[in-house]
Amino acid sequence: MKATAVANANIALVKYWGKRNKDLILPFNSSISMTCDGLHTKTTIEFSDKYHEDTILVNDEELKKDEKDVLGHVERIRKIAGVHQKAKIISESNFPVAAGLASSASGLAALTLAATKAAGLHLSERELTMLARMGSGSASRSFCEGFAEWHKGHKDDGTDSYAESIGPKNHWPEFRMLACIVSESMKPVSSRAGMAQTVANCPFYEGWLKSVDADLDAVRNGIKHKDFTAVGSTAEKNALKMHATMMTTTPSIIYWTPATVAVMHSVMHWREEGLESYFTMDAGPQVKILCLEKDVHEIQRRLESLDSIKKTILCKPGDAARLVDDHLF
Ligand code: 2P0
Repeated sequence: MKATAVANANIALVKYWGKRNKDLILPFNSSISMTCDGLHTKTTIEFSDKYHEDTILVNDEELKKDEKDVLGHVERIRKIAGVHQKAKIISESNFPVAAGLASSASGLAALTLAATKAAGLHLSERELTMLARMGSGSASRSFCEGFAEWHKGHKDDGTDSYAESIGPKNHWPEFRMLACIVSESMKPVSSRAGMAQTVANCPFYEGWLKSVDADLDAVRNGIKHKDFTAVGSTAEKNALKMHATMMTTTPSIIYWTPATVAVMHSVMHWREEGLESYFTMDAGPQVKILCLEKDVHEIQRRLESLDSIKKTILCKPGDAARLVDDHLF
């Protein structure tokens, strides 16, 4: 009863920001993301009588009670499978956790896939996306190759809120996302708390929701037709709108640092010079630059003159979450 899974993180081009149901994790709006091949989490889980309590090590550190209630998610899977044994879990990510690089997406996706396998469940990809969603909303999208759409669904029980691939990785292999790490510290407000605070107190949240469907259409069509200008410009605007709702809630949430803004300004300036790229930011200070393969080298060269960038990670459209044989213990 041991299994190991690898899942890539995903970066949203149209963001998920706000829940209509916090228990089932049902979003107010659908979202679209790219599954990132450079950012992954690997998780091994074993259910066994030899364990007397659940233990989990994440990047060599013991996880006590955390906001995502990771062990609660393991318990959810155990109940579905009728398993009663305790679990040992070891998880490793190749990028900084909780700094706005979608670590919970890859983490909860890898855990869901490994745990269901170890518990003897046989679920379809769609069922897995719905189960992972209940651990962390964005994890649903990490089950999908290339580009993913998480449908918000309309039902109260969440059975129509799932993710699916809307373009495999080979559909648009030239698409790139360059993550610029400007800080490796933990973010001050978690995305879960931040979105709840936004839904509760932001006077512009209704405006965000009204504008999202047009962004979804533009990005979905843009991916279909490989229209980089449409996808990039819509993704950038969508990220700015999401951050505008956070900034204008009470108390306001500003994840950006001066380094974040410096990269944003640079990208806008490069565009004026004819180097087409766009930015997007999530619940953290890092900036993800969207560009095409042909421009990566020049963008990396220009980024070298920005002292505030600690490192960059280059991603292209990646694989869906998958089971592997080399266990972590
Ligand atoms: C996204 N984010 O679409 C958005 C953009 C952050 C900003 O999904 O509460 O960790 O576990 O469902 O999935 C991060 O939120 O939140 C996120 P929960 P999650 O990528």
